[in-house]
Amino acid sequence: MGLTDLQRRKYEALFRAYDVDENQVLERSDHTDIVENACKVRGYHPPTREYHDFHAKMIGIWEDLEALADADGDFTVGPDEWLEFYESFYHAPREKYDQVIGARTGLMIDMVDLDGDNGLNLAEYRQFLECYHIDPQHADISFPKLDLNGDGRISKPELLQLMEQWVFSDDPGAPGNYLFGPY
Ligand SMILES: [Ca+2]
Ligand SMILES: [Ca+2]
Ligand SMILES: [Ca+2]
Ligand SMILES: [Ca+2]
Repeated sequence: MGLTDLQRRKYEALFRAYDVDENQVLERSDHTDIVENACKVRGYHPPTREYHDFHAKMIGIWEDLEALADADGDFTVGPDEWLEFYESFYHAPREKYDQVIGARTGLMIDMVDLDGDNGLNLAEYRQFLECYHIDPQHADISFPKLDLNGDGRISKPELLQLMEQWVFSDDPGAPGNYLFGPY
C-alpha cells in the first residue's frame, strides 16, 4: 500500500461513519440509511415521487462504489477494498477521478441543499454531517476552513476542491481533510 498515515486515517474515519450497522463492511443498506436521513431532513416521505426520485439519484453513489471497489464480488465493500478504491485513483489517469468522484461530488450538495442555492451553508453542512452519523458539532470548527472564500457557504467549486484534497492530500493543513469530520 502506498497510502500515507494521514490518507489512511481519513478513509478509515469515513468508513466507520458510513458503516452504519457496524458490521465492518459497507453495503447498500448502509448507504440507504444515509439517504433516508437526508429524506427526513428534506421532508420527503414514501410513496411520493420526490422521495423515489431522490433515492434513485443518490443510490448512484453506492452503485459506483460497489462496481469499482467490491473486488471480490460479495456485494459489500470491506475495509481493504475501501482503501484500495481510493488508492486506485493515485495510479489511474485523472479522467477516472473526474468520472467517478468528481461527477458525483455535487450530489453531496443536492443531499441537503434546503434553500436550493447550490451550496451548503453552516446549517446545511451540519445536516450533511448528521446524515453521515458524524457529530455535527465539528461543523462549527471546520466550516470556516471549508468555506474557502469566507462568503458563508460551501459552493460547488469549493466542494470540488475540498473533495480533491480529501481524496488525495497528504498535507495536514489542507482544509478538505476535514470534509467528513475529524480523522
Ligand atoms: Ca455495514
Ligand atoms: Ca467485497
Ligand atoms: Ca444551500
Ligand atoms: Ca464559500
